[in-house]
Amino acid sequence: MRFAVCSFTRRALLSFEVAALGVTTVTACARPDTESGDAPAGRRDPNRPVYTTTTGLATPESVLWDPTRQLWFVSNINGQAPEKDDNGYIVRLGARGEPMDSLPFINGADEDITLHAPKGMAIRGDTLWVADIDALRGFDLTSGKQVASIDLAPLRATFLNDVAVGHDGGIYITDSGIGFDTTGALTHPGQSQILVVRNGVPSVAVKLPRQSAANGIAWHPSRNAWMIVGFNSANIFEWVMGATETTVLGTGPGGGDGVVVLGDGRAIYSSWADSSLSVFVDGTSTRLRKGLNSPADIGYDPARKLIAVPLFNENRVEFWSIDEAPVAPTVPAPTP
Ligand SMILES: [Ca+2]
Ligand SMILES: [Ca+2]
Repeated sequence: MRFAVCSFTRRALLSFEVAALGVTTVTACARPDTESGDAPAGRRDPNRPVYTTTTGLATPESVLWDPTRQLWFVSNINGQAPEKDDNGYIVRLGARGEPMDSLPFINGADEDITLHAPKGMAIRGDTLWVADIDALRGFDLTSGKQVASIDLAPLRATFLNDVAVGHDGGIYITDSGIGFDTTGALTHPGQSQILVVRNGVPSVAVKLPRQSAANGIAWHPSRNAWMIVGFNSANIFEWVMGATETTVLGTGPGGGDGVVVLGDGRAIYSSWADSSLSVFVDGTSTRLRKGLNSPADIGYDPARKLIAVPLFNENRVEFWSIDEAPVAPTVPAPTP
């Protein structure tokens, strides 16, 4: 059964009620807000995203491309990032950003799902692994059913953020170690660190500099190392597995959230500090695109060179072609 999608905050209940009455298609609330990217590349405005999606999003934190199923997963915090309200959800978007589900594919509101404030995601085998404050949740990629929940609170996790699968089969999770006081100000009750789960057993992989707030993590094949950006640091970190500490590859504008590594070795990361995407190569950050308010954990489809940017505070995901973005130097390489 498939319906058109409205928003999951209030209208989902309506859709559910209609579904319960046996109606198989609901179109009254449908509003196509996914733009077509079918125009020839030479005629497309490079200052506009290829696609834009707003339907069914509530505080989207992360977008992940599934090359096998040719779809995007979007995690939605739905509320405050550190709050255990069990209302977080994950939706699927088609290749062009079009909504696929009338109700969330994975929904914390369901009785058999625990999901508070989902952030980074990664795929291993037939499981979608999701960071959720102080636990790692596992969901079946086909059914959406919850298959695992691994408590990382014993490792002092306070703000799990991004997830990536290593070539060793381990699931690596950044822990920003942050919190927020009653005024909303950033606090650091925990440790900026990377945790790893191997064979269901969690441990601390490495600690980052205190208060750096480790956020995005991505494997860099040609460097044979992890690249990490911090939400509270301008540094671009590298960690060679087995090393007892990270090193600094260079700097950027700070406020780092998502990072992806392209096939040519360039890394692209998002920054809340200047609302941008930047590209990082050979120790130098170069701004790729500005004007992206609260750009969180980006996703990447290498076949189409398409970057998906969840705009955390705008309940929107924009899809940008990285080849079309103008390039202007912003941060010089450090002097040797
Ligand atoms: Ca929530
Ligand atoms: Ca993040």
